[in-house]
Amino acid sequence: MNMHAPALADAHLPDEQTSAFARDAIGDLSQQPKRLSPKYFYDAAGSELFEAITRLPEYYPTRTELGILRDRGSEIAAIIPKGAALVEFGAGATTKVRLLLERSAFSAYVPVDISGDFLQAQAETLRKDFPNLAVHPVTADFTAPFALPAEIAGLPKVGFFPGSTIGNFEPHEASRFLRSAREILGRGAQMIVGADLEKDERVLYDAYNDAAGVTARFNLNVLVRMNRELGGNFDLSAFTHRAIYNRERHRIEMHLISKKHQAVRMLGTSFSFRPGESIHTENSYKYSIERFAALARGAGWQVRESWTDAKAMFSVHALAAD
Ligand code: AVJ
Repeated sequence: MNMHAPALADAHLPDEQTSAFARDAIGDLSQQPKRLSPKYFYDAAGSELFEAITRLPEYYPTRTELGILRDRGSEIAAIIPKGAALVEFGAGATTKVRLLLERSAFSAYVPVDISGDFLQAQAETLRKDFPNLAVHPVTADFTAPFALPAEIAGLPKVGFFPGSTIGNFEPHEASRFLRSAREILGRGAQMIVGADLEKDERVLYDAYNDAAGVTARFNLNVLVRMNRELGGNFDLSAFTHRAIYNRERHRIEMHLISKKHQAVRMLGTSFSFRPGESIHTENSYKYSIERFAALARGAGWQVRESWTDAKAMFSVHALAAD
């Protein structure tokens, strides 16, 4: 018996994904301080809002990383073994992976993502554009161990984790992820990882507090999503977006701040908010080249090369398994 069946049926998600969201949301909003995982930002609307963020003048990471992958394409290609399989952890827009596929002699591409529908659509367009590439999508949560497709068993492996998604992890989780990637990819593997760099605080602040308010809508959208998929009754006008730079911890923090004393109901549970109380929705850790290298070393990887743009805004690292 499920009292919330109508709300859940609207979600267009497999039950197990909806219940993971429900379980995490209820658990995380019951914590003190309240929080939510940033992985739940990316429903259809959230993914579109993120794409809009990547085009904002203030949001430098995406275009800077693309510039590095483009400018350093031949250097990257030089360290990639011929016929290797490229394993991407998480799969969003194909813009970045295309830069690698165009320049290096990969024979297979394995995008790994929790959202199966999106993966299939993405795989179709890549198969069309790269007829000699074997595309083997894997539907899995890439933060947990998963099996690589049998078809790529004999090929050299190259992991790809762009976008500074690694910055969403706590440092100990980032270390655990890199170690797990090392296990999944196996001996002799390499990995290409994008990480946002520490920089002038004003630049960081503006990137997460854009003048057009797109980041605010992206942040608030997780409340819209809980209302729709989990039967919540969050009043969007009663919460406000806040992003700050936490200097001691080298991270941007995003919060949703309650404007008033209020109670919100979701899945039979009531959550009360004080005025000014926060739901901590995201951390985006910023690394120095040295701190990133130390993180990688601690997780069983050596840094072969680190590339940055001319203004040292963003970094791309080529790692080799110990
Ligand atoms: C996709 C996690 C890298 O932290 O910059 C953008 C997400 N959040 N604006 C980031 C994000 C707010 C983004 N990552």
